Amino acid sequence: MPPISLSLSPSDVASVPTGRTLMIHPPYVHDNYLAEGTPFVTDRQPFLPVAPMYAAELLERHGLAEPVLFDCQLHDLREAPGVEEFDSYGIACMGAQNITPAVHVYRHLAERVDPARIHVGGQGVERLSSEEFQRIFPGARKTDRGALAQLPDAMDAGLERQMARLSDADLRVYLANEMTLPFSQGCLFGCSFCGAQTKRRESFFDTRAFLDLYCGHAQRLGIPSLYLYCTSLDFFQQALPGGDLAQLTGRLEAVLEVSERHGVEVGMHALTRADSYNAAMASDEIRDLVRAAGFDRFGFGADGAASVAVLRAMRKHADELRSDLIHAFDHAERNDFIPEILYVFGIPEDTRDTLIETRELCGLLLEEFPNSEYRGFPAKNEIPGNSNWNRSGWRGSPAHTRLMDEPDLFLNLGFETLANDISHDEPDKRLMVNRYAVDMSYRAHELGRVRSYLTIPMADHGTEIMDDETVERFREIVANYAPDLAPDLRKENVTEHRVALNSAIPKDS
Ligand code: B12
Ligand code: SF4
Repeated sequence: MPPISLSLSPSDVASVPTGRTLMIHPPYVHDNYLAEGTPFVTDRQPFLPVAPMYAAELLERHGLAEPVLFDCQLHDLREAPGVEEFDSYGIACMGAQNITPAVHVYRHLAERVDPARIHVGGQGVERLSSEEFQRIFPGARKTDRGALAQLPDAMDAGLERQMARLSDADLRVYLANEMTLPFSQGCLFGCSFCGAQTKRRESFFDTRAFLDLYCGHAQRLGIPSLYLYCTSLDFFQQALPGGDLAQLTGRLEAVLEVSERHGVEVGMHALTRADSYNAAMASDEIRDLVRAAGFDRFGFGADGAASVAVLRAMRKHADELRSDLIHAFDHAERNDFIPEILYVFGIPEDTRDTLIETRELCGLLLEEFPNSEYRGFPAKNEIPGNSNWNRSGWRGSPAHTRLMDEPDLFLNLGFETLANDISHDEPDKRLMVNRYAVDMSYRAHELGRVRSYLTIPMADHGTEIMDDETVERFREIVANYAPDLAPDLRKENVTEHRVALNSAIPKDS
């Protein structure tokens, strides 16, 4: 190992896994074999766990850890030999819903080793308070992003060494599925529901090196094409006033050069705000470069676009969003990019009227733009990492207390999960949000243009999440992917079918 890093303080070193480290990527929340005690089956859409591998590489470079990856998507943790023999354990947790399977991995380990050797990291847990973290993962340690982010090469690490340790069998699976392309991190804006790295300037990864690595492995294994998801939160943010577009164009040129050199066909997609997309696409050269680099779709944040009051409550800083969106969708359609409608709805400020307006706007976008696809998310107002999580009155509220006491309920905070008693404690509001969620989804299903499927939350017996009319529509949606289950669904039993229904849909991505 290289000499121990001098870049971290002793307390930062204590917060990261050190020595021989097993870095574990937990199972998908809706195929959680550790919770269900079910036989292991390979995940339906496994992805290369870039975040824990990147953290592992930073730790290894600085002489802190000798990491070994264990991916529960492809292997059964219960059968892993010698698990007790590591010095420390890292558990990766991408978002709020991933806390649930992370807790099951933690419990599996804590029965075998001292919990003080277990570290949990990732965006899903980073901003939990120490007290919250200890209630969820007693005795374990939280890896703060700050500890890794302050390393001098925090944005310059690569994955050569970590990927070289994967078996070709596993690599083939990852390369055949969608891969994450580290492109950039950070967004200037600070929408209240967003749990990403907000209110900071965009910083960039060495994208050329990542793509070179992926293409090199693909070429070696005879895989002709790759499909990549860029990590950027707002892909065209550099096109906004004060930005440096060369940062973006330089990377796009690199993508083009690397894919051509390896003879690997590259397809890509990314998220963007409508205003920055429009600013960038004002240049036909940028459009051509984007297309040549392999882009075929963009996800547009449409949240709140139907109502300026809701937009302001979300702190989106985009009063013109509705017209910006229509302009962007029009451009995307004309240029053969698929525009995705990403819509978070059902925040406390939403009313029946704003939900009706939301349904109308989503319907209009779907009808006017026949390429467009729908991804609607019933709002989760408080998630660890967003600004609402710190609002006064949330900590100690009944929903927060339940999450701390029963961390399995973090499953209810998934983006695509139907409104539930954790996210919406008021029953009428919960039923209303789900009525519109199912209705919009139904419409998109009819058109064959759904990109994210609604999932079923956990609920106590007797807690309803849908009314009769909604469940009837929902049954018709379910008939598309679980025809055997659909006929029996009633408002009284829909949550009892949670596990089977959730594992029948395409995984959220
Ligand atoms: C790529 C991505 C995905 C891909 C993941 C594919 C992959 N190969 O990893 C897909 C599409 C599958 C995905 C899904 C989801 N995602 Co996602 N995703 C991202 C995205 C765009 C990039 C993540 C990334 O790899 N970044 C690069 C790595 C290097 O950085 P990092 O994650 O910040 O990791 C650093 C630290 O956190 C730390 N670290 C991370 N993991 C670990 C683990 C250990 C042990 C340690 C010690 C340290 C550590 O080290 C890293 C280096 O400093 C981010 C947005 C963003 N730009 O960050 C959202 C993001 C992380 N996703 C998010 C969410 C919520 C999800 C979902 C849970 C959505 C849902 N359904 O609810 C799902 C989970 C589905 C699942 N299957 O489990 C949220 C998390 C917000 C929150 N606070 O909860 C984000 C921030 C998006 C957002 N705008 O809200 N996602
Ligand atoms: S929702 Fe999008 S624009 Fe808003 S803070 Fe998050 S990444 Fe930035």
